[in-house]
Amino acid sequence: MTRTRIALVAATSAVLAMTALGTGIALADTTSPAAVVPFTAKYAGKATVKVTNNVADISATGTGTATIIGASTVTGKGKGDASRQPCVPFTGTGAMTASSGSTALSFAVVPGSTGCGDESGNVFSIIGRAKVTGGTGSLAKASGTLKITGVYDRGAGTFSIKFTGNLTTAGATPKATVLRISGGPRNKLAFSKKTLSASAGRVTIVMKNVSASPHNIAIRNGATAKSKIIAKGKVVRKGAVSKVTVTLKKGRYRYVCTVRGHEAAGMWGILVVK
Ligand SMILES: [Cu+2]
Repeated sequence: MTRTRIALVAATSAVLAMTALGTGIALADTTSPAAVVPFTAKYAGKATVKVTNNVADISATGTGTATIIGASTVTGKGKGDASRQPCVPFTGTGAMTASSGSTALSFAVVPGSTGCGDESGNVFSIIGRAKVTGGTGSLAKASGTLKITGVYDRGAGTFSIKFTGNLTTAGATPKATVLRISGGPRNKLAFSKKTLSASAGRVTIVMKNVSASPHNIAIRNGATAKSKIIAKGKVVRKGAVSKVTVTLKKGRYRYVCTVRGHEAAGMWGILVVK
């Protein structure tokens, strides 16, 4: 009976560990360039542990919140060795998934993780580590190992778990939308397109000068000629390219040539960011 209880605890721990890992991934998601971010995730839910021949099959599902991931669900499955007491070693895999579904983090419980029962074998303290094994969304390239701490109450069938540590978020940067236009077609003071559209985020406008006059590409922080210039490419001669990259929210932005008099003469357009 004691062994069974231990196995159950182990299973719960594994689930908890999985949850923690998921949280870590979420953190990575938020950050664009590779960065080390402190991560914390807390979940509580239901766990079941079935022991057969000293092998504890653990299954757990909980809800909570995690850094970067936000409101999320943790799920985990694992196995524990119920023959070991009072601390049952367990392993398993799990995932933290944002309620929105946009971000998920998967993890594997690192060997050495255990669930230790109290004297009555009803309440188990979970201590272990969870290694991040993958993710989606902004956490697609998250990595790291998180500390797992938690409690599994066998009688109630409930658990609470916490994942803490640092996650390395690597290159989950969304690609910039690249928009290509030409400047000065037929030697007019205009761009080849009067309007452009892009999704919110990083946007690059590449402008090839096809006229005899020098031109560049720049973006104003708004749709009017009075809006402030927020990015400006170099002024180039015929055949060369001028470009700007900016991160934009939804809205309307005016792209212009900043060579004196060109915008006023018609060398501008509107970039609609949705
Ligand atoms: Cu110009």
